[in-house]
Amino acid sequence: MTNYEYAKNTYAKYGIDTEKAMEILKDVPVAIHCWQGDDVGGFDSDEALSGGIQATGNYPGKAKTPDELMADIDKAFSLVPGKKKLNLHASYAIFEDGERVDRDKLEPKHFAKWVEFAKKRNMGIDFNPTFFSHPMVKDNLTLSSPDEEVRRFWVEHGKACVRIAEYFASETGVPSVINFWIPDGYKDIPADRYAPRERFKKSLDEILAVPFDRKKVYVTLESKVFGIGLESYTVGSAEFCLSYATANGITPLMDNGHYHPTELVSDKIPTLLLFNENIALHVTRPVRWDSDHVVIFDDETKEIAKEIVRCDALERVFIALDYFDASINRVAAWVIGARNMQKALLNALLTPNESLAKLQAEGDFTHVLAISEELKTLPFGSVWDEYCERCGVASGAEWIGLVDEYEREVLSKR
Ligand code: RNT
Ligand code: ZN
Repeated sequence: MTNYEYAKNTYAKYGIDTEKAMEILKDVPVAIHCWQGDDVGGFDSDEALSGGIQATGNYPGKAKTPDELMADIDKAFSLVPGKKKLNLHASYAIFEDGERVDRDKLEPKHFAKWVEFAKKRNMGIDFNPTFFSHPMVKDNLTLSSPDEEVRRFWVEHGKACVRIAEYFASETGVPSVINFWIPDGYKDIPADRYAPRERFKKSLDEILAVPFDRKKVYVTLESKVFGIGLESYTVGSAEFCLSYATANGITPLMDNGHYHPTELVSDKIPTLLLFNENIALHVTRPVRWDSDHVVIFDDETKEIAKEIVRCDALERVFIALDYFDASINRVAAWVIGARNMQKALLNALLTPNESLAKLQAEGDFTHVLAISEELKTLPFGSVWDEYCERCGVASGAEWIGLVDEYEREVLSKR
């Protein structure tokens, strides 16, 4: 009997079909963020990373050109099982023949290279306007700025990005999720909390007035609680973003680094699913703050995946990764986080959710706890290895040697 056959039989004793779990998982898209490859640097300017976010570390080998970033993405994606989407930021526009435009003037053609890249790999593209690392961010404000020139610039950027997302969808045939996140906020206690939010609301209204096909472009809005240097007030708070999304038929996005430390996004998922057709996630790992550490196979990542699966919402939740670690090999960081998201989803699909829910409804909390704890030591690794192999991807620790080799042959020569 192979390890997998043994695992399959063990799971079957709990009423779990490992074959079905793998079959479902291989079609669940996870959006992988381009910005892990270069510490959220982008190609459109040399501005330092701003917006109250930070990538710490200076591991050698960072991608500095589109070709390098694409090569690194290829390497990383080749080591991650399952279906992938490419998640781009507007700052990764690729200008050709010396042409350069500012962010308010971006056009689909500035992303033609990315479309070509994605099409060849049969992937859809998700998108993010970039409201940071730019001289038009004044006093840490963009769409909520009281300076009309600043606000208009960023509204035009938002509109340009909606058009680009529609282009991605049309070209790849896969709907594009475009996420709006602005860093806007104040370091110290504001004298006026209302007006900035009123201006943010007006700006979003203006952006969404641009005609676009809602079957091709899903607009999401990401909330946040604080940023570095923006500790006292965040314009796009949880209440703002949830209310705006509900009122305007767009999709709320929760980043699990954007809440107070004892709040759990896993717990918020079912509530939002009750009130929204779709929801979106940025899966990350906050360590003491919104530190964007690499996603690991920890309890909260598992619980997030379980809620998606239990709520039968694999098709309603847009899953994306959002972390940036510059202190370790960046390709390995991508692979570790993305494999762990896949593991969490597989683990959720290998959980007897219906029978556990039944026990809970019957008030049998003893069995819920006892079985949940037994599940933790089932031979999960053997199903995971089987899944990787069926996806044509290195199983177990094999991938580590492949990244080491890439580091020796490519990254260390940069
Ligand atoms: C910042 C948000 C946002 C960014 C990316 C780069 O706190 O999480 O999603 O991380 O847009
Ligand atoms: Zn995020």
